Order: sequence, then C-alpha cells, then structure tokens
Amino acid sequence: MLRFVMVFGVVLALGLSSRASGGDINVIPQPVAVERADGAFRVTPSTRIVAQGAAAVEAKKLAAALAPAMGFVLEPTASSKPGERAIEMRLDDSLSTLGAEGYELRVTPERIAIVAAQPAGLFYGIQTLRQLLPAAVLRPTRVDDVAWDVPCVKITDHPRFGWRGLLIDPARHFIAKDDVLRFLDVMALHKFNRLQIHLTDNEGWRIEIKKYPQLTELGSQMDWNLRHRDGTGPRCFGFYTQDDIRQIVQYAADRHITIVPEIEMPFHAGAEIVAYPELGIAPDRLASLEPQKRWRETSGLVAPRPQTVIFFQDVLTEVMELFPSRHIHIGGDEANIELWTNDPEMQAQMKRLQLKDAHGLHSWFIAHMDAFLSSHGRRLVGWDEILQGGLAPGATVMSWRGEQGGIAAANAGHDVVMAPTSHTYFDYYQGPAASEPLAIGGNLPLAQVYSYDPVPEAIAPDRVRHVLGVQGQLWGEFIATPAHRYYMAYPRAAALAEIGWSAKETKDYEQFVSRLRHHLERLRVLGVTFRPLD
Ligand code: TNX
Repeated sequence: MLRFVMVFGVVLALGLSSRASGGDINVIPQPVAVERADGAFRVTPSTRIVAQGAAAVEAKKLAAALAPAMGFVLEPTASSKPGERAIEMRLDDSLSTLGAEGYELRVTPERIAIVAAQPAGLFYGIQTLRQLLPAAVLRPTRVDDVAWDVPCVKITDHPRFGWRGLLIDPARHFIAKDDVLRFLDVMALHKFNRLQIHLTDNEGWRIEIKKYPQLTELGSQMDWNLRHRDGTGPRCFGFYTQDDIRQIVQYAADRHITIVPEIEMPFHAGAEIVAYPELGIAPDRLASLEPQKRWRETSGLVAPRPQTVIFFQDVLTEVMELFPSRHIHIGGDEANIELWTNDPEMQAQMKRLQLKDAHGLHSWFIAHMDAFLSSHGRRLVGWDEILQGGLAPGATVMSWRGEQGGIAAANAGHDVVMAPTSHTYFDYYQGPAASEPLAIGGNLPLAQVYSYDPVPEAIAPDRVRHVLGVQGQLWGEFIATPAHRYYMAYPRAAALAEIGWSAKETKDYEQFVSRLRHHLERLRVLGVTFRPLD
C-alpha cells in the first residue's frame, strides 16, 4: 500500500510500501496539515485521559462525547504513569502561533496528544479526534464489536476565519429549545463558532423581555403558518423565556459557539407593532385595529420617533444581559422606507433633524443603536442595507445582497461577514425544484456553496483582515421541523464549514466530496436527516 503524506492538502504519494491501518482520514473541515503514519491507537476502557486545569474542562467533554457509543467513561486524571496508554490534553503557550482556535493532534500507537494555546483549540482537536474514530462513535447508544482505533497521524490545524456561522429563524417557525441544542451539537462537530438566532420578525417575537411583557403575550402567539396557509401545518408559535436563553447561551459556550442574537429593526417589526401599536406609523389608527391586523397595515415598519429608539434600547439592554456576544445584530434589512417619506409625522421629524430623505432617517435610527451598543462595549451588526444613507461608525456589515455591501464596507475600514444569497442561502433549493421539498425559491447546489471564497478580489489587500468570516442562512418561512431544517442545512453547511475553516490552498471539490461520503455516514449515525448527494 502507498504511504500518503498530506501537507496543505497536497497528496504526495511517496511510494513507500507500508501497512496503513486504522482507517482513512476523512475529516471535515479539512485540517491545514495532515501527516499520516502507520499504525493506530486503540481506545479501550483502560485508556486514560490526562489533563489539568482548564484542559481538564475540555477533557471531560471528550470523555462525555465518547461514552455513549463506547459504553465506558474515561475519567480524566491529572497525570499518567510512564508507559501507560493515554490521551493527553494540554494547554501550551508555544502553540499561540496557531491562534486562539488552533491545535496540534498527534496520534501514535502509545499516545494521543492534543495540544493548544487556548481551550477552544483543545475542543477543536476533540472534534477532529471524533472524526478519526469509526463513525459509530457518534451513535447515542452503546455499540459493541467495534475496535475504537484512531489512525496514527500528526495534524496541525487552525481556522482561516474567526466567524464561522449559521443562522436559524425561530421567528417564522418557532424552534423548540431542545432542537436548538441538538443543532448546536451538530454545528460543533463542524467547528462552527457562531449561531445567529433571528429572534424577532413580523411573524413572531420569540424572546421574553421583562419590561415589555406584551411582546411575548401577544407577539409570540400569532400562528401565521406560512407554509400551510390552510392551517394544516405544524404550529409555529412560542417563545424562549430568559431562562431558556441562558441555557442555550451556556450550552453553546460549552461548545465554543457564540450565540449572536438578532432583534430586527426598523422593519420586519410586525410582532412588536401588534403588541405595542404606539411604535407604528399613525399609531392611533393602529391601536383601533384588532392586534393581529396591525402589522399588515404598516407592513412591519416602525416609526423611528425618539420613544421608539428608547423602546429598542430597553430591549437591547435586556438582550445584552442575556447574551455575552460582542456582536449584537439589529437586522436593518429591506425597510420599506417610502412609508416614512409619505407620513406627515415622519416628514416633520426628518425636517427637524435636517435629514435629506428617508435613507437619512434609517441611518439616524441605526446610528442611535450603534452608539448605544458601543457605549456598552458591544458592536452593532446589521444587514447591508445599513450602508444606505451612511454607515454608523462602529457597525459591522453582513453582506447578503451579493458581495457589494461587504466590499464597500471592508474597503471603508468596517468589519464584514460574508453571507451572500448566491452561496450561503440554505433556504434555497439544492436541486431541481420539482423533486425537492417546497422552498422559498433560488437554487444553491452543494458545489456552488463549496466554490465560494469569502474574500472577493475587490477588497484591498490591507482591508482583507476586515472580512471576519462567512455565514449560512436557514431562513424559516418554509422550514417548520427539525428534520427539514437538517435537510436544508446538510451537507451544504459541511461545505460552508470547510470554507470558513480550511486553508484556501487545500480547496478541492472532488476531494471534499470523497471525504463527505464518509462524513455523511457520521451524520446518519447522529440522526441528521441530510439531503443525499446527487
Ligand atoms: C430576505 S436576508 C430576508 C429574510 C428572508 C429571506 C428569505 C435578509 C436580511 N432578509 O427576511 O427570510 O430573504 O430568503
């Protein structure tokens, strides 16, 4: 058999005859450097996990990840005896050259060593180790008759980008807390580190805000049932209590994932207009309507008068208490601002503030949120419409209507996250519409996701560092169940994970698909209802 040495994804067939045992290496996302050697380390009930201090916290996660399928718990210990077969996990400053998320993983027949500068790196080393083991290790129940062999290898790895995200949308169809937690588990295996949760939209307000109880009392109970307008579909209402949120945030943090909350404003705000009509345009008329009818009257656009600014800042105050994320997303997209242009009260306000037009008013409103978040040590993120009428100084732009917004913002010295519909909208079809479940539209096959490079050439070389990373969107208008969500997400999210993590030089679609065939077995074992390959 040939001996393969892979460095930067270049496979060098050395032509040395040797026996490689312990299975192939099919890790997703592709690690930066993989050097394969002969032999394997066998995990048995007598294997020790050795770790101290902060490394021991990660070591417990490894033990917990292996226990269900293996049927034994490898209790971490502080030290091992010489010669004892052990999985060693260690923090080492000298690996800070690999960044906060990088790690080194060495496997020999006697020892596995995962070493990193930071706990996150150890965690990603664990995720790689899980993928080096037989896929059955991911089964939630005990599997007998499997040799838990890890092929001998040296892996040096670190991510290309610091923002590797997905978005879920419980506003359109509510997502039960436990389903969010399962979703995070699968993300962690792919080394994602951001989950944006679209918590508010016309169809529902999904987060308890103590100061404004009607947001959830009224605003979370609207069963729009977008997918089944005849009312036969699954119910789509509900909300997260503040305790639910704390639990989700902690569960994510344990997996080195930051939850980025999104509170939509000033458009996509129908749920808050239902709950508090005084936020809307022509509020007296809105108040006289039945709550459910209110948002359609203003298509979900609030009137950004000073009291409205205070309302959203109050909401953000509670949001900041719950979410440690440095980035707080305020939406900002698709505002039908003609409604302001045509409204006498808003016309008067624009005049008073000496604003040229409704774009100026949009910017004025967003700038207030930016200043507010900045004064609390946070950063505002918004969809690329926040560029119109002038970008607030501290804002990060999420570029969704193509790449232009991201290019303009990065070249102007703002941070950006690339999330263009063309490559990252996982609510779009992934094959011929006739043979796919009903989707919002579009066409985004796996190969197209994989082809994406989040750094467009039009970004000046000295501005490239402003590209924080990349994010895939699972908008929820047509996604009502976990099974369907996984179908839309995977395997496209596996391709996205590789775009966000792996070195550009290693990208090779054929080789990705060949690894993916093994990876799909892992997803199957995990119960992820992915879309099969063509
Ligand atoms: C546009 S992307 C939206 C979402 C929809 C999505 C459907 C963005 C910032 N706004 O509200 O769910 O299209 O693909």
